[in-house]
Amino acid sequence: MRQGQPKTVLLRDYTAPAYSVDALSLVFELGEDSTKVTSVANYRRNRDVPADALLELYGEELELLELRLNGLPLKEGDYTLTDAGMSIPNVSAMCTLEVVTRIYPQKNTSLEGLYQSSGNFCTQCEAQGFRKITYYPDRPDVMAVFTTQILADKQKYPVLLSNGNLTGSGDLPDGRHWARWEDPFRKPAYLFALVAGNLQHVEGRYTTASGRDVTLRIYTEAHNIDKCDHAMQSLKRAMHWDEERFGLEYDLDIYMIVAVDDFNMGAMENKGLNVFNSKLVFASPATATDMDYVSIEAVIGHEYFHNWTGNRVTCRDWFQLSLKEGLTVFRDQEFTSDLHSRPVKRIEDVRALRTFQFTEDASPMAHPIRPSSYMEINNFYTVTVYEKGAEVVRMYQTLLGRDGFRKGMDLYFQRHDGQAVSTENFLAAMADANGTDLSQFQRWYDQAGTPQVTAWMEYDAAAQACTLHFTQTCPPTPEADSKQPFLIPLEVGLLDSQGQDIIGTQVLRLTDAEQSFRFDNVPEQPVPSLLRGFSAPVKLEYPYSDADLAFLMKHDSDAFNRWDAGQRLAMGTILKLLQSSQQQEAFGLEDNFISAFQSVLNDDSLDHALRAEALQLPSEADIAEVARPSDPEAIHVVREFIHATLAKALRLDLERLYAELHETGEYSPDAASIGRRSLKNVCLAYLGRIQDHGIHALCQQQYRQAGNMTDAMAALSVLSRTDCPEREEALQHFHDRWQHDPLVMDKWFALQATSSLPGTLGQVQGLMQHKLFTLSNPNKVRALIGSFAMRNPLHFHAQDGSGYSFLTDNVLELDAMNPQIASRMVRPLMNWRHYEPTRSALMKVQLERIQAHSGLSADVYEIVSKSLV
Ligand code: B3K
Ligand code: ZN
Repeated sequence: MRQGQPKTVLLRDYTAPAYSVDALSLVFELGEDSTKVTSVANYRRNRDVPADALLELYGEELELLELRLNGLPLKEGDYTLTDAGMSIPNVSAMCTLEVVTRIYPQKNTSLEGLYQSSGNFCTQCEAQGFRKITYYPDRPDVMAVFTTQILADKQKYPVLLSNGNLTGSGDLPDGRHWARWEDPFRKPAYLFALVAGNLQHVEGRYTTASGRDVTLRIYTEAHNIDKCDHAMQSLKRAMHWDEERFGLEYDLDIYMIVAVDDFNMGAMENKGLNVFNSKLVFASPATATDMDYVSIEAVIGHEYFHNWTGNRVTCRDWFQLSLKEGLTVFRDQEFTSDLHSRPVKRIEDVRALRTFQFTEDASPMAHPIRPSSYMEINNFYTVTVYEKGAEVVRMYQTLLGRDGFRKGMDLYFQRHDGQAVSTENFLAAMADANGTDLSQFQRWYDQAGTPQVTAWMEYDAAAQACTLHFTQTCPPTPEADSKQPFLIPLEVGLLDSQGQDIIGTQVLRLTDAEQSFRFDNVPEQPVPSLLRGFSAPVKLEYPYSDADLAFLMKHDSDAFNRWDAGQRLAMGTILKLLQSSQQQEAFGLEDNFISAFQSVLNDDSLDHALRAEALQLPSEADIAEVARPSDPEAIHVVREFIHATLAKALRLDLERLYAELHETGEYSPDAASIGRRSLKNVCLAYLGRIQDHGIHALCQQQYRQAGNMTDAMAALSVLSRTDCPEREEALQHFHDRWQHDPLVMDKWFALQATSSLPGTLGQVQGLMQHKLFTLSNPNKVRALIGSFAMRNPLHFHAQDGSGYSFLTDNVLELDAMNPQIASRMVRPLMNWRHYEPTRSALMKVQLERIQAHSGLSADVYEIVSKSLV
């Protein structure tokens, strides 16, 4: 807990560590009340460091039992102890420090450091959890070879795991047993992991390209062992893909994944021993949706890819987080694109980027992908560092080409394998491998905010030439008011009136605040297709007419831009309705808007998944960010009006397509089947907007007959936002059928939390009393409270402020248990300035209430204090 204001850590204060660690040996004696940790580290003073340099170790919430330097006990006065760590003066150039600490994993509700989940021990050390285990230089630029010995009761904890290879094990006379693990790769403490428990495993094998035989194991509690096959197959696909695409192989003889129920995020890439949120491991047709199948594969891939981008080459300090995260997200995006549909993956990623990252960029927490300061590093595992970071990596590939990018990656590994480096090293490898100057590109790492590119076109019929003019600007963000121009790769094409490319995709390099590009041999006035494939994380403005957009929706050779034209058309229509002073009864939709949607719906040349994407309107959150100061209720009404109007106008097409796409065969999560189900369920969601008993019955029928969770959930979510007798019955049925399965029940909680029906907040409050709900499980908190606050703008932003005070009560209660989760939950209040005055004031009051609360964690304090600046 915070005493006084938390310190701000600055990038420019970075100094290299005074001492390195050659080897660290850890002994864990796991007990029922407490755990004893003995650590022995061999320190070596680094070159050019003065002999009087202190040995500085981090440690938090530790009971120090013993401390010996080179075998001799240290007395009080020989070292300085604070809440944050220990420093020891007068140590020799080479020394051995033995530290014995006692910790209380059973009482650890922060889920950071060593803790228990379902009675099993596990760890989470990134970013700074290792310091809750022992005193140590817990910083990523101190890398050591780890040996870990675990002692525990054999019956309770038959499985004892840590990083690397098992090099010994045996029984002890007192009913305990032990195991020793050695990890030959030097690593920072944040990659340390320990697991001990009553676990079963499934096993697979993989032979790497160079012939190393690797044992693959997924550990879980016995009752979930039948749901691990998809994760195992995903792991093998990831291993193979990284060899093919990047020439990267696995480097140990065993790769282990452990699924745990209580986990602050998705998963963790600990060397050789990943720990996963069980949500991202377990899949079966009856319990997991298509989306679950796809995310499991992506996250299994992501953590596996970290073995090279993160573990073999790690970060010098936490400001460099995007070095591993942006790059690894880019790699997992490419993995999914190569295995499934590239355009669909691109659309999904850009949709998420715009909804969450653009919003963060417009918030008081806006930061560059490499921040220059933080109070609590856990607050910087953000969509900016991850998703915008991935866009920045993607831009290298767009600028250098796939081969050029690969050369840069090869050089990066050749130069930095085994090192802790910074984003400059990555940029330099890309530039040097391609003999090109990328210095302007550095600005993407240093400047926050979403650049705004404005374009217009001039056509000279006599010269048959067309000129595209661009300006770029970037709004002020907390770290800087004025920005230097970015190097923006802008993919463009020009279409003729038949919809053919006159000029196929070219990459323009925008480098200046204003710039023009001329194209010759353009025989007619073209329609430009700009920012194809979303080649840079910017907002692009162009004075398109609705007719241009409808034309691009039909003809653009770039699938992403076909989709985007539809989104622009829909957003324009939504904004017009929002601005009109008309009452809802007088709202109308233009025929050509409806026919543009109709032609997408019926366009057999587009695959199912793309059609499903194209039919989805911008989300209420997306609209709120554009229509500022926003009124969430008005936005909801307009968006529902468009849904209902389209549904009524296109009812016959929707019903026909629904019937055509409906199938009852065996479930398969392949891209074609997923696409088919998505389009079918988008049709059902539209039809659900028609208040008609026949449609309710159709949903009920799909729910009852569903052979898989995707179809069941799709039908249930339509019912859950519909006031009809079928709703209660289906929700009750789902509850009774799945109450034994916590992950499936999370879907049930989330569905009710996102309903637009009146009384939803009361429902959510009621559900918090449900026997399966607990604030101590992050998945439950995210499913119920998180879904309500982040995916139900209508009710969260209720005009009486009830949503805001509900969230605040819970943030305060959570903060005392788990600051990381509390700090995630408080974020929906952050953009209070974007709302109309009544709501804005009510949101601010709640932020002030949190700020005034005593004993706030640094995590929540940072978000709240920055929001109120
Ligand atoms: N590296 C971890 C995230 C750790 C979050 C610490 N608060 C998972 C990942 O990005 O792969
Ligand atoms: Zn990651």
